[in-house]
Amino acid sequence: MLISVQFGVDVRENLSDFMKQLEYAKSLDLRPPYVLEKGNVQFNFLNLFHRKGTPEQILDLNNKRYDEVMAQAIHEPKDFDIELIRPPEDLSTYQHANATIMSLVRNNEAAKIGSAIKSFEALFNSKFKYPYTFLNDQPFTDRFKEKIRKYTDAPVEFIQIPSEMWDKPASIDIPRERAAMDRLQMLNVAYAKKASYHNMCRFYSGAFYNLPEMRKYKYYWRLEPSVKFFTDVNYDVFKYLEGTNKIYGFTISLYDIDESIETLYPETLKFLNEGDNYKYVNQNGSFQWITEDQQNPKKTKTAKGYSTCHFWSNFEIADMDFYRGEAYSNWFKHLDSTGNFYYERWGDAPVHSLGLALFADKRRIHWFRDIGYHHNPYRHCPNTPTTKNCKVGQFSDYDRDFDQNCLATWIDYEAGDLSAVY
Ligand SMILES: Nc1nc2c(ncn2[C@@H]2O[C@H](COP(=O)(O)OP(=O)(O)OP(=O)(O)O)[C@@H](O)[C@H]2O)c(=O)[nH]1
Ligand SMILES: [Mg+2]
Repeated sequence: MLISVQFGVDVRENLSDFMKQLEYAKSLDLRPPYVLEKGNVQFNFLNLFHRKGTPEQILDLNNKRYDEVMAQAIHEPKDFDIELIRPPEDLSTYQHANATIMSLVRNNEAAKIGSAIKSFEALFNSKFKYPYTFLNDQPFTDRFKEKIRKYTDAPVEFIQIPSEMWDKPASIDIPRERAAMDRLQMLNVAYAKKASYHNMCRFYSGAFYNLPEMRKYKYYWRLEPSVKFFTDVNYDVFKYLEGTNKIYGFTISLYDIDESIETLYPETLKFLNEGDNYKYVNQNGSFQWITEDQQNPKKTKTAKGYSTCHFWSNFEIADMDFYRGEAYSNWFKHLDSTGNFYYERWGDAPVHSLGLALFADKRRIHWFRDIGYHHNPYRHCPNTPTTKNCKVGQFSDYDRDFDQNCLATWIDYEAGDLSAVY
C-alpha cells in the first residue's frame, strides 16, 4: 500500500510522536493519510492521537484540549519582527500594504455595520487607516453613505456589484431548485429558501476577488455587520501576512450544517480525479482537519467524507491571489457548473476552507490567536493583555453548541508548533 506523507522541513510540535504513530499506522496496514495519483485521489483520517470513545467522549477530550490552549497567555506573533510594522507616527506618509477592508452589506444594515466599524476602528484601523470597500447588489443610498462616513475618516468606496456576478445563472433549473429547497427547509437548513443568501454565498465563494475594484488589491479583511472585537492590534496585520508569506488568517473554526453541503466534497474529489487536476493538491495540505470523523461522525457521513470543519469566513484576513490562482479558480468553475450553490446551499466558508485545505500549504494559514472576535453566536476570546468584554476561552454565547467547535482538530493536526508563532 502506498503511504505518502510529506514532512518536508516542517518542524511540528508533535513531529516525533507523529512519526512514531505513522510507523504504527503502517505496521497495522491502516489507510494512508492521502494518496495523490491520477484518477485515484484519497484523503483519510488517521486518528494519530488514538482518541477513542463515543462522540461525546471525543468532544470532551477535544474541549479539554481547546480549553488548555485558550488558557495560555498570548502576546503578539513572534515569527516576524513586529517592531517593523507598528502603527506609524505620521499616517500621511505611511506606505500601506496593498489591502482593503471589505464589507458586503445592505442599505438597511447601516447601523449594524456602523457598530462593527466602530469596534474595528478602535481595535485596529484608526491606527492605520486602511481604505474600506463596501459592496452591494443594490445601489448604495446617500443615507447609507453619509452614515458610514460618520464612523470612519479612512478612505471609503461604495461599489454596486454587476448583476452578472451576483444573480442566479440562467442555467439553474427553477423547478429542481424549488424542490431541493423545500427539502432543505424540511431539514431546517438555515436560509435554504432565501434566494439572496445563495447569491451571497456564491459571490463570496468565487466572484468578489474578481471585481475590478477588488482587483486593485491583494489583501482584504472581511467585516460583517454587528461583529465585535475584544483586543487591540498594534501592528499591521496585512504586512504581517506579507512578511511571513502567509495567505490566510482566521480566528474561529467550526463544523457546518452537513445537509447544506452533501455533495461539495464528492464534487471536489470528482474534480481532482479529472485529468491532471490531482497535481493542484498541496502535499502539505490540511487533510486531517477535513476528514476528521470522530466528534461529529454524523456530519462527516452526510457530507460524504468531509468533516465539515471550516474557518468561519465572516472573519478573514487573506490574500486574494490564492483565489485568483489556477487551482482555486478551476475548482470553483467546476463547483459552479454543478449548480449546487442553488440545488444545495453551499456556503462560502466551507468552499474557501476546502480550497485552502487542499491547495495551500498549511504553514501559510494563520490562526490569529491574538485577535478577540465575536459574530453571533460564537467568539474567540484569547488570554491577551488587552482582552476586554469577553470571558477567556468562551466559545459560544450559549451553554451549548460546544460540539460545533472544530479548533482542537486544527490545533492537533494542522497548526504545527503553536509556541513558534505566539
Ligand atoms: N448587499 C447584500 N449583502 C448581503 C446580502 N445577503 C447577505 N449580505 C451580506 O453578506 C454577509 C453575510 O450575510 P449574513 O446574513 O451575515 O450571513 P451569515 O453570517 O451566514 O448569517 P447571520 O448569522 O445571520 O449573520 C453580511 O455582511 C451581509 O450583510 C444581500 O442580499 N445583499
Ligand atoms: Mg453574518
